Amino acid sequence: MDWIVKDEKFNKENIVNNGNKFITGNGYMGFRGTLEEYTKNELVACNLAGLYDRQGDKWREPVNAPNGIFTALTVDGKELGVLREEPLEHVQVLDIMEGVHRRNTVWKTEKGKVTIKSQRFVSLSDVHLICVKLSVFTEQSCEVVIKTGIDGDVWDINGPHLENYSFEKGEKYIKLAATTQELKVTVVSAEICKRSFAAQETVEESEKGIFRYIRFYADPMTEYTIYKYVSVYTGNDEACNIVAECLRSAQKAAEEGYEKNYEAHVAKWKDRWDISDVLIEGNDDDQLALRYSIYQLQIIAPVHSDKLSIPARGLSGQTYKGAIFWDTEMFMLPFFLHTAPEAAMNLVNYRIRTLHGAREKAKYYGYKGAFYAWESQEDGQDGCSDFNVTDVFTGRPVKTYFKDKQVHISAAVAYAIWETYKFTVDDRLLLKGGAEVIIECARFYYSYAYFKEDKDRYEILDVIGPDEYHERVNNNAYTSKMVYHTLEVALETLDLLLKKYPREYSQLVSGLNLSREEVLKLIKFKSKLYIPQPEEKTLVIEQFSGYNALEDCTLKDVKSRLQDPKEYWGGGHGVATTTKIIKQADVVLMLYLFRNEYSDEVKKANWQYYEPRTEHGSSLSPCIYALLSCDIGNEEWAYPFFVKTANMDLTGESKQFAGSIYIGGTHPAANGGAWMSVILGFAGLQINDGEISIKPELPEGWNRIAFKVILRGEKYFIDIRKNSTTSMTTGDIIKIS
Ligand code: IFM
Repeated sequence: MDWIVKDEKFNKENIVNNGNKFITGNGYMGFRGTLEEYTKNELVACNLAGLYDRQGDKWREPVNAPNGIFTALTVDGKELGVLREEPLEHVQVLDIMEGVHRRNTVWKTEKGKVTIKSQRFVSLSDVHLICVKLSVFTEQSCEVVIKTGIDGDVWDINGPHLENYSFEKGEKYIKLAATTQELKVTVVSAEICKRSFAAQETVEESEKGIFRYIRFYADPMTEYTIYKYVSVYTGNDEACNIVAECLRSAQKAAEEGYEKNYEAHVAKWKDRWDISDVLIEGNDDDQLALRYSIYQLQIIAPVHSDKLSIPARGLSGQTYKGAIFWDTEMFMLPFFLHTAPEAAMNLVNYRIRTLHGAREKAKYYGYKGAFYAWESQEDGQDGCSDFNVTDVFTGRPVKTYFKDKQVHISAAVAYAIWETYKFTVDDRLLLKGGAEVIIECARFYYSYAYFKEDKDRYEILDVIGPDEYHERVNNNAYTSKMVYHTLEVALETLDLLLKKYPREYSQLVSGLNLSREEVLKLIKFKSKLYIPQPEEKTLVIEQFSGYNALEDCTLKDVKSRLQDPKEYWGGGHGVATTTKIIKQADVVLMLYLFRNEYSDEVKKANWQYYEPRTEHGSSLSPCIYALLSCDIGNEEWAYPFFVKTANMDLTGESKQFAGSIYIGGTHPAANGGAWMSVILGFAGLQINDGEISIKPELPEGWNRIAFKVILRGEKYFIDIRKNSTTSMTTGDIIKIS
């Protein structure tokens, strides 16, 4: 049962959340956990990675492919679907070990029970492929019509994105092609449907869909099964003839049959789990929640492409514009670095590839270097709108400064490249663009900073830190510290290249027009950069200049001031803006990232000060509180935050609205945070200069954690056990290849 997510009753209220919870995917596409008879009204989406479209002046968002698994059932002239007819029994299952979605629904009709049973998977062995096996079973003989095909009338938030629909009916296949509005990219889906029973079949087109009608008389107590092989390609794919490739993929799958495709898919999952599974003994709920978090990361990993990264809502839909945030670098990358280094490289390569967009953004604002997009889309352009929130009272867009002032994004990119470099010691990363990105980020900060003559120091002013409720603040400790780190690694990178690769060093500095004077300026900037320090008596670090003067009320007070549950808490008029209540880990995140530079007393004082003042309104927050607690040896504090982060997509307990804008979906940063909480937190895994060490402290009730990591081409098995009589925790690190 530790691999099964199950819902045993149909509840209309859960349709949207189940779409997230039961999602399947393979990094190329994510298919929401919706039922076969659902349409765009139930938020069906086959969300495509890296294909974006803009409709009019609305914001750009990713494109959802036509729904090739659509299937609706009519029995004796009556349409049976969970939305039409309350089912007698209904089970929806996600098997996370095999990446398979299943459903079993029974209706009671005048003639007895009718059952529909299906299973589907988004293939890991052919990323363009979705396979469906669907059976109908009736107690009495009935007239059955299965309508199945490709529904191109897809769910969009700011669409429609597809136009110029065209259809084709081949001897065996049906095909739908359309183009995106903005960039005229073709999206094509082909479907082949196989069955082994006699039926009359016709194909009909609608305005945006092409469907088969399979009509037959069902004998009682007999199972009638169809197999669907659906392939999706887009003009973004490297294939020279995407239509031909799309048909080929569906045809090949159909020829091989469902079972063979299933086996190939499961074999790939087995490989993925072999390296990424984490065994927790002693608490089955925690075991499932952690595995589920890992599953979520696996289904969005861009293993097949070095052009993609991971959006903040994974591939669960169009929320947050399908954009890549700092979530990837700071919250997801560690999982991939430790378990799938190639995928980690793809993630950082995305930032290297999109340097141009970051340079353009810096230029636009009058700065130098690279100012990465807050919400980065395919070429690094910023998808973030000026008005990211809608006021719930007036319906008016609210100006937010996320894209203009969350400058910490560039530091996150530099941090990620440096972490990846330290982890892999692969010089090619620096030589093939990584060094350039880091230096351009440092340059950006130099041009952004202010030199305060009276204080003889540089300050980073007018920013938004991780806590987005307080906009345009000065000296945000997290941001300033991250800027400092960027400068440190930029200077270290230059040093390293100069010593090891003098020719490449010369090419780089001349290509960047980086003079000795400019380097000296960076050195001075670093030595005179102001970073808020712990207050002498309390040891608390002020989150930003002026934070201490804000109203010190409780979270409960702030909540009680809300006039509408969907109200946005930050910005100009938010209930949190004038108070010390913060959205998410900010100073605490800084202390965790730079944990070797601060004493346990400082960490503890800040944890205790900021936690009661943190709403955890962002899915990025709880895991950081868990990690810092583990770092100071307090796994008791950490545990509830682990539970919160690991269960976020299972319970659906997260913010669904920012003002009246829907922000639901899956939460890969929390999924990555769950993994970090266990591996870097409870197990205390550390890798320093290629040396692995652990400092384990297991939560109450856990007897064992066992997992593998890959480090510089070698695999290690780490086995940590708590002795139930002595309560002593010990661990082994075993090199296995
Ligand atoms: O990146 C986060 C941000 O820190 C808080 N709001 C949501 C974003 C996407 O997850």
